[in-house]
Parts: sequence; structure tokens; C-alpha cells
Amino acid sequence: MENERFTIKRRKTRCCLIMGLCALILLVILAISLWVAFSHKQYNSGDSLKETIISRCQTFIQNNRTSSAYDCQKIWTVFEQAFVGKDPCNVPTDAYDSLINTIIQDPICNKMLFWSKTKHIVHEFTEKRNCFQTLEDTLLGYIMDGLTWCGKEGSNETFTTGCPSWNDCVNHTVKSFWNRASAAFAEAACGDVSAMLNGSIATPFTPTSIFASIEVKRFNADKMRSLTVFLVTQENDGKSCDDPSLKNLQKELDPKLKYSCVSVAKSTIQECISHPDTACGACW
Ligand code: DVN
Repeated sequence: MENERFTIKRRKTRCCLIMGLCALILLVILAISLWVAFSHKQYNSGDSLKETIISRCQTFIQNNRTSSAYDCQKIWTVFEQAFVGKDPCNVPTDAYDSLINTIIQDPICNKMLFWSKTKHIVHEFTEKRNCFQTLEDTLLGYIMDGLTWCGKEGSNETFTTGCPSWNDCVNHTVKSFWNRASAAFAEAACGDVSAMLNGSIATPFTPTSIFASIEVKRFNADKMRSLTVFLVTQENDGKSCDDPSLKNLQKELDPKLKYSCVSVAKSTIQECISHPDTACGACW
């Protein structure tokens, strides 16, 4: 009897041990699966990015009757090679050199518009009026505007979520693209060039901005004739063209360049946007 009770107890103990072991193995499998899912979740595949970029490329070529010499598939391939398989915080600007050299587009002299801290009103304007061309109105800028993308070491995938933020790193995948594209756009600036700056912020010419740190430094007085700054203000409020930061801008320019600045109320620009029949020069 005693032996029997002992045998039953031993069997129960063994059974509990086996169940405990099974539970532990299941927990470990679950933990590994969750870890894999989470780490993979941080990087969603960017299949739709390829479709978006190729579709925007084709749309631009059709709408702008641009030379169909551009091969949208090749543009995608060259673009992807700049960052795929790389640490998303280690994509320097020159990684995009091949892309810049693949999409060489003649600038429209006397219509080029640079901007800083005025993206919304600038693109509202260039969408409705044909007075200016910004970087985002060129094939390269049009394709990439508003998109985000990155790669990952050891992976051949393109990701559109889970990428580092713009300020997370120096050689940020997307920031390097805009720095490189902006440099090329500024180097091509020709004739009478314009810039729309924000008169409602403390320093309309912000030293750390792309406009100040990259574009102005690449203006070529042998190609350009003048730079006109449009300082966008609220009604009679905000900075004037005498703002110290605009004096700093003027100091940075080659003295051969004619510089001028005009304050323009936002409402005047919006008025001009809503009357496309007004001649560009008569807008303000
Ligand atoms: O002349 C223009 C144009 O040619 C462009 O290529 O560069 C000039 C504008 O750059 P900017 O002088 O730095 O002006 P902003 O307004 O400070 O920044 C331009 C854009 O960079 C922003 O509109 C941001 O794009 P978004 O988010 O509005 O689609 C982007 N940007 C700047 N800081 C960023 C950022 N995006 C994400 N995180 C940030 N911290």
C-alpha cells in the first residue's frame, strides 16, 4: 500500500515536471516569435514606395511633356541602390550622386524659386500659377516630395515606416537626399532667382536651414543675375526686409549678384493664387 502511494506520488511529480517543461518551452517559443514579429514590424516593406515613385515619375513625364528619355524603372533602381542594405543613419549625401546624374533636367532660368519655412504657401502658389519653379516642381523633387524611406544593414528590403527621425542622425537617409537634391538645384540656379522666406519667424534667414546652409552657398554669380527675396508676412505684422538675418544673407551673396527684398502680405499672395489671370509680375 505504502509502495503504491509512493509510486502514484512519483508519477504525479514526473507529470508536473513534464508539464512545467512544456510550458517553459512554449513560453520561450512565444517570446522568440514576438521578438521576431516586433523587430520585423518596425520595418514594413516598402513595396508601395516603388509603385508610388514609378507612378509619380510617369505622371510628371506625361503632365510636363518632359522628354520621355527618362526611364522611370531605372530611376527607381538607381534610387534604391543609394540606401538599400545600409544603416539608415549612415547614408551620406554622395550616395545619391548616381540618382542626380540620372535625372538631369534643364533648369528654367529666371523662374527658379527657393524657399525656407514657407513650404505650404510656396507650393500652393506653384500649383496654381506658372510663375515659378521650385525643386519640388522638377522631376526629382516631384517624385520624392513628402515621402520617407530607409534600408537596413543585412536586408535588401526598402522600408517606409520605423525609419529613424530626421534629427536622429547626421547621415539620415531622407535628409541626405534633400541636401543632395537641393545642392544640385542651387548649383543650376540661373538668371533672376527668387526666394520666399518667412517674415513671421524670429530669423527669416535661418543659418541651419537647407536654404542657408546648402543652397545660398552654391549660388553661382556666373550663372545668376539677381536674387529677390519675398518676405512673407501676416498683415503688416512680422519682420521687415531690414531684419538682421536678411543682412546676413546679403553678406553671403557674391557682390556681383543684384539683391533685392520685398515684404509681401500672405493675403496678397493668396489673392494672386486665386486670380491666375493676373500677370506674374503684377502679383505684388
Ligand atoms: O529651397 C528649399 C527647397 O529647395 C528645399 O529643397 O530646401 C529648401 C527648404 O529647406 P529649408 O530651408 O530647410 O526649409 P524648411 O522649411 O526648414 O525645411 C524644408 C523641408 O525639409 C520641410 O518642409 C520638411 O519637409 P516636410 O516635413 O514639410 O515634408 C523637411 N524637414 C526639415 N526639417 C525636418 C524635415 N522633415 C522632417 N523632420 C525635420 N526635422
